[in-house]
Amino acid sequence: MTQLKPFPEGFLWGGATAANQCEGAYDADGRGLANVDVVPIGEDREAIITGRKKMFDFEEGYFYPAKESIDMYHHFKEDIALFGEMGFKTYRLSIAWTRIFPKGDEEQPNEAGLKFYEDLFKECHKYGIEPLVTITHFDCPMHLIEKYGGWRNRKMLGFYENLCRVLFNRYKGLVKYWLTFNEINMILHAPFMGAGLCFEEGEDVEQVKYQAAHHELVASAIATKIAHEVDPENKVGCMLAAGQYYPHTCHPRDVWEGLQEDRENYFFIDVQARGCYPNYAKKKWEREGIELDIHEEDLELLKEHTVDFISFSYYSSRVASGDPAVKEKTAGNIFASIKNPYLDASEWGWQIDPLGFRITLNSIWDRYQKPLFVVENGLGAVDTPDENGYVADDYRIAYLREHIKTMNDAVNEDGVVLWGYTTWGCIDLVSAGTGEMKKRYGFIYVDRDNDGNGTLKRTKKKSFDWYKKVVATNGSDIE
Ligand code: P53
Repeated sequence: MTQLKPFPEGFLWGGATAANQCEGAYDADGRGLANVDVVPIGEDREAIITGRKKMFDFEEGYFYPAKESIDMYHHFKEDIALFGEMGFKTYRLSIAWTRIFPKGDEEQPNEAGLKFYEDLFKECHKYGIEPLVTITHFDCPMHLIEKYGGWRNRKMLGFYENLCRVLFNRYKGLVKYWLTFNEINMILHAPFMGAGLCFEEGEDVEQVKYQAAHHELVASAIATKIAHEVDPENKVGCMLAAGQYYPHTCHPRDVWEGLQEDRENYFFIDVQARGCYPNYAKKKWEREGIELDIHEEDLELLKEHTVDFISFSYYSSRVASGDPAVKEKTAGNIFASIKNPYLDASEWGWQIDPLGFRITLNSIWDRYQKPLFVVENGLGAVDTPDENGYVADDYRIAYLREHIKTMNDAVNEDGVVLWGYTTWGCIDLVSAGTGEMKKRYGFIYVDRDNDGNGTLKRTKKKSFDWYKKVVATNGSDIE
């Protein structure tokens, strides 16, 4: 048995979910409609999440998986007990904005929504689990999209500020780790998710995306400011969909392309961690005729209120090429890249690269020198329960083991400062990219299929006991 060096004392092991992918109960207790509710499963999904096709309400002929999802809204006590049994030190979850402000622009919050999360956080603390809360995980109230155009509108700053103020005050003492926007760089790839952007024919899409990005970045700075004012114990992080770009060959133009692709993603974190717009971004806007409405006070907020830590998701590395003849892409994902011939892939074509995880951890650490937090990592796979309903998910264990091993190297051999690790979809939930239930990530199997059939019964998979041991040994026994 290989015995690894343990992770630093107090390392936050856990799992992660997002409200719209697990809660269901889309209209319970006064909850309002959000963008994430009206993205159906099936072929139109991609056009909708990328803002090319409008879907502002439920329509005949579609199935909307987030409506019920795995109904964690009504199962959270049972689910958190299972997380507790695995020994979770932290549980990353997100707030559904429309449970707190159903339309988004009200003055007063919805008490039932606030109470729901209060109960949930208290349940976590019963098991010694520290909540890690994403304030918005791809969600935006539908009313704010219809009336204001989502994050393209500067008024969003005020609505988001109200939400944050309410959350920080209400959950003071219950929550101290906060993330402002999930995968903030996904605005470039899936602008309806998160930013609530839809585009008109002939509109300058880049201009709108970067203006919305500016609003989110300032909103994130305002949130950081308020969080620290309300409770100096609060720690606020940004969140990046990470994954280092490799040059396709050592041809300098491929290396240059990789650097540029990395910058496109790091742009957001450069602002949130360093407090100003990088020169390469200003030059790009100049070149492309992008003119942003940026106020003097925005720049001050960005400068004064940088994040305390940097969190990110890692599923895979990516490849860039400066040669237009190199075209072969990784399979069907909005965030696809050139295919890496040295790597295997998941059933969904996501390439598997554990060493790329160590590389990514080191790159981000080298760039920012702020504590890191891995808040998503995992394998989406088809699970087939045996006649007793048991899933022997050795493939998932293998994926996680390899990644924890390289994460251990990053921490213990390279000296990367890392606060914690939460695996994505610690309980099976709806896929963000495809809307499927079939693409499972969990340690806990949930009986529900792509069409919404199933008893919702929870069953521990083989990986459940494996992860429990990993946590119990602080990552030193991962066999
Ligand atoms: P699914 C694309 C690329 C990287 C991360 O994704 C992504 C996506 C969106 O598909 O999203 C994050 O469910 C996201 C989660 C999501 C998870 O990755 O498509 O923060 O909400 O579920 C996995 O397999």
